[in-house]
Amino acid sequence: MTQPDNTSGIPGRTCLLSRRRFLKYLLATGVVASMPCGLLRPMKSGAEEIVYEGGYDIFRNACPRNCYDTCSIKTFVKDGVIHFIEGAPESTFTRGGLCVKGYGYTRRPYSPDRIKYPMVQEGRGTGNWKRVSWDEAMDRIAKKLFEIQDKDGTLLGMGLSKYSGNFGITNYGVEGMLTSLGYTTRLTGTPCWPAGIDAQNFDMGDMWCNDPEDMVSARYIILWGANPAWNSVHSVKYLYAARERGAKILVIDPILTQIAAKADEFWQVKTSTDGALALGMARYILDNDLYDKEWVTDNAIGFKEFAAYLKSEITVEWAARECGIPAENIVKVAQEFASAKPATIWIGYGLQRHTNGGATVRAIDALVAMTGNVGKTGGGARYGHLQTWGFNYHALLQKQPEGAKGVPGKAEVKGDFTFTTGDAAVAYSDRILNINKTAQVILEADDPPVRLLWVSCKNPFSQDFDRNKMVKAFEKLEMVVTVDQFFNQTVEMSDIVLPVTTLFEEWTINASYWHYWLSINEQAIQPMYEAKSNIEIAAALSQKMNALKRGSCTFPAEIDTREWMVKEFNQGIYDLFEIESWEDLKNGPVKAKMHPASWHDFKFKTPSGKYEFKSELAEQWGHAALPEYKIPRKSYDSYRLLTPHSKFGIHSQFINLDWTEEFNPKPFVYLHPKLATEKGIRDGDMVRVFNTYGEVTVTAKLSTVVPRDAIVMYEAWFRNNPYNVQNVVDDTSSDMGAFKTGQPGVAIHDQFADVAKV
Ligand SMILES: Nc1nc2c(c(=O)[nH]1)N[C@H]1C(S)=C(S)[C@@H](COP(=O)(O)OP(=O)(O)OC[C@H]3O[C@@H](n4cnc5c(=O)[nH]c(N)nc54)[C@H](O)[C@@H]3O)O[C@H]1N2
Ligand SMILES: Nc1nc2c(c(=O)[nH]1)N[C@H]1C(S)=C(S)[C@@H](COP(=O)(O)OP(=O)(O)OC[C@H]3O[C@@H](n4cnc5c(=O)[nH]c(N)nc54)[C@H](O)[C@@H]3O)O[C@H]1N2
Ligand SMILES: [Mo]
Repeated sequence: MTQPDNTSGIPGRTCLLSRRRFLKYLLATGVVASMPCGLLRPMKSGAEEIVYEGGYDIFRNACPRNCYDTCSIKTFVKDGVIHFIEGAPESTFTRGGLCVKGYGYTRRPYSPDRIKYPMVQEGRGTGNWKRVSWDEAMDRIAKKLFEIQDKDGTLLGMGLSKYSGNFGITNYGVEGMLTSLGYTTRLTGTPCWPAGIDAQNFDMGDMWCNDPEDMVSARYIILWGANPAWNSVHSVKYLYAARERGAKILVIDPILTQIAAKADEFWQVKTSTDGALALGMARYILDNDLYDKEWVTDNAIGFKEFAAYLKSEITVEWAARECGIPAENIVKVAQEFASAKPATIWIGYGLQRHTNGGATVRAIDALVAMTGNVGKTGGGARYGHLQTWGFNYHALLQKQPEGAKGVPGKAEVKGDFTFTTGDAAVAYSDRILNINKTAQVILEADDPPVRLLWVSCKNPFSQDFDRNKMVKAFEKLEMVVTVDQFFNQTVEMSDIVLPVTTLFEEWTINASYWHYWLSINEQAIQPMYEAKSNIEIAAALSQKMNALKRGSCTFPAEIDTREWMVKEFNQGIYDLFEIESWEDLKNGPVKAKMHPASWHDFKFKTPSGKYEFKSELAEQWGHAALPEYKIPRKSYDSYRLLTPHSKFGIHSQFINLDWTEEFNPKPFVYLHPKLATEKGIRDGDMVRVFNTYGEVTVTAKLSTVVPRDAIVMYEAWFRNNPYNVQNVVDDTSSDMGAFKTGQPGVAIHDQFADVAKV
């Protein structure tokens, strides 16, 4: 859907260099391509630095998307316009290169499709949009908030749907904005990785991964349900380097992914049965005395009980039947993995989006631990880390206005991800609802209902589950305000839309949940049109609220994004990153000074201080104490349905940009030729993918990369196509997540559907 009064953007003003780099990336056969263009000069690190003619102002940026790589970017600006960008060469992780999405970034701020002004829609979904001033938009919202306050006596009728559109640290000011208004309703939790987070917390007491750069010293690498060729392209160079030094790489995935195609060995596991596979390997390692006795004696508790469980419940033959990998292969790899020192497993997030996902991650952790590979450089059960490095979270931590009321007492569910106030000392707290069941909880919430939903850094209609239920949930809302850059499907279902800046138009800071680098994000260009950053929007709302009723909002009425970025730093950060001041980051990203191996001192943060094969905490949270196999979700339709992440986009972002569209113009579903033959479907046919929740009409592509019994579509938002995978994905929870993230995860890949020719 395009904006009604769409004036043209600034197409054509992004330099040809930028376009050449994008094309070259696509043409490159390697996965991590540095994009030579201009005069090349080899650098010591092996990266290539590009030397340009002068005349550019160079700015430091950082990709704020929800991605392992969180790339450090150098932005080249002339006359106030971005001409091209490149990966920062100073970061040994980004090493001068970007990904296909990154090279297309210059199309984003200048896209003619951008939301340019605040607008209101007469009748959701009608397309009857009208431009309004910021003042009028804020007036409408503020008045609605006062109406809610008058009707309910609280602001619990205001809900926030925010997740990962922009992870810049100052953007937690959106949560801060809600706090500054009073006690509200928060959709909390995460669809990404919560089952695995809990699993690692039960086993080790925290989630903390080795520096990905140390994978070069691994002798054996298993990529288990992870596809870094698409999802973390900068990590791939370490895999290649390890292999050059003799390491072997095995990929375990139901799909023959691009990284599987590059591996030494690929196991096409039956979806959702990885726990059986891991335990089968563990049984073999145990029986053949290949485990690290010293490590488990010194650093772990519960190994005896785990061994007894393996002996009584698990056999290699059973595991082979369950997961579809021949017993002799399981034996061979178990032997090789246990003998290679160090050996590591990269545990992907796709693998734990199952009703047994947490149990699976615990079984895989156990395999790494029993072979003595936890705490070792080049080893590790790598999942991700939750290091916030000690930033002040100044934008997040705001105060409620005096006299604000909410849910009496402390918030009941409060994991580390619940960014709300509600400590024991306060009389009231926010109402906490599960983000992974957004539609359901909005439908259920009463007393008061959610009346106004504020959507920011989130696209519920593309990314949340059970779209038909979402339509009903939105019907219940009295007002929907969406803050975004493009007219996506959520904006279509909103009453008010507010234009937000892109990363190039604001200051912030970015850190990764994978590598150890830190980047600042400078404002490289002036905000386009009438766009404001998320925190400037909060300030504008505060101004209006206080103009109408003094003291109704504590958020400052004026803020400067640069000043707010500076407020996030402290001496601890400077010491950790060995910098004098944040200004040093203008010279390029810096890396935390710490040991590359997580748990290198074997001081685990579990209740026992040891690695816990047997976890009483897990038991208290309703799970098995041991990493036992959990039976997969029962099928509810003919074939398995997988909707993983795309190479060309990150969730609902990037696929709408013109350059991306040239190479990825329309959605498709992958079907195995045998499945297609059974259904009378030929390559290129339009098909219906359907189940009890809804249906998607899409073009079929036949491919042997997908399993015979699976339907595979990539999650994405195409601006000129109603394609939406959430029509056929329900909101069933995964087993774990509630302990650390406040809410269970969601079994995105435990879905089933049928397919028919249209
Ligand atoms: N079927 C299926 N569903 C999935 C998944 C799957 O694999 N399959 N994956 C899940 C996972 S892992 C995740 S992380 C979620 C991601 O879900 P979301 O966090 O919703 O993902 P995005 O589409 O990246 O971003 C949401 C919106 O933020 C906007 N945005 C970008 N920058 C800014 C900004 O600075 N301010 C504001 N206000 N908005 C901004 C974007 O334009 C976009 O519309 O999806 C989940 N949903
Ligand atoms: N290009 C690109 N990069 C991204 C993203 C993106 O959308 N696009 N998203 C970012 C985000 S938010 C995230 S969370 C990360 C991580 O992204 P992931 O969640 O790891 O990515 P997916 O590709 O959805 O899933 C990884 C793999 O898990 C496999 N899988 C699914 N079920 C099973 C199973 O039962 N067993 C096994 N062994 N494998 C299974 C899928 O087939 C897939 O190949 O990537 C980040 N990077
Ligand atoms: Mo994610």
